Amino acid sequence: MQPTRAPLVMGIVNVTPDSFSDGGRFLGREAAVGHARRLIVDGANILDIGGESTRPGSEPVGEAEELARVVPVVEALAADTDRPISVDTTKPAVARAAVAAGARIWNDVTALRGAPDALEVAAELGCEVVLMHMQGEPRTMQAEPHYDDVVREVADFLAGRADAAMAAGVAREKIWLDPGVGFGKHMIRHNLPLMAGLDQIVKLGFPVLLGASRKSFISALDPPAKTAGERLGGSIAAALAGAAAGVAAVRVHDVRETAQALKVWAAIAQAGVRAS
Ligand code: 8Y4
Repeated sequence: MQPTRAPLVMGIVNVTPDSFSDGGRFLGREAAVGHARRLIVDGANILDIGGESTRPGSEPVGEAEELARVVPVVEALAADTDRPISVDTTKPAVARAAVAAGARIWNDVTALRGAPDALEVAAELGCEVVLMHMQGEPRTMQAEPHYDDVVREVADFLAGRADAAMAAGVAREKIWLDPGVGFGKHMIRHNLPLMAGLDQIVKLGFPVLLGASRKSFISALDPPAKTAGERLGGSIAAALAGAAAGVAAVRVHDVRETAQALKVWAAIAQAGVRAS
């Protein structure tokens, strides 16, 4: 049977030092907390807090700086919401501090390959973990991505990382998988077949998270949409394709609009079941 339940909506919260007048990082922190509160009102079921940019070509952020950005935001949000908080980090020390501050999910774009002790720390923390596929590393991953069969290779990689996590002591029930749209994938040749084959990843038996929001493959299909802010329609289309494939959650910037689209999609899907 086709899926009829709407995926959960994970709202993206970036904590960046976007102000030069706040030597103590106060403004970047307050902006992130304010944005997260807005996303809760807009219907986010999960908040994903990140202090390191993982965009193609971006430079890494030091551990002390990332801790200083992320932990106070997790702390402030944990005090005013019961919605699960996820921390987007590749560093075990940041995941550890965020979990201590109230985060329940470690969203790791390296699938726990970013540090030698990542698997061990994930098991010790006992939090949920998102294992995402990436070919290469953020700085260079878009240079020359190659696959013979992108869906097969991503599914095999994710199954292997889930096995590695379970062997290290992470409970099966804590594991999420994510195909990593845009991470070492050709805009069209890889991202589109991967989204078309999402059901193959859902079939592995773990909840799947899909992150396609505002990503640049949308501009490849609609060249006038040059900036990230012009990609709402494409982002919603990808979220609905994910819903139809049975993903458990979508990671998005535009929470209000996505939640509305998913509600309408689920109501239609449900009506189809009753009618048949
Ligand atoms: C405009 C806005 C253009 C954002 C590109 C982007 C994923 C993720 C990212 C994902 C999981 C991003 C941290 C990239 N993407 N985590 N993180 N899955 N689990 N780029 O797809 O949003 S950051």
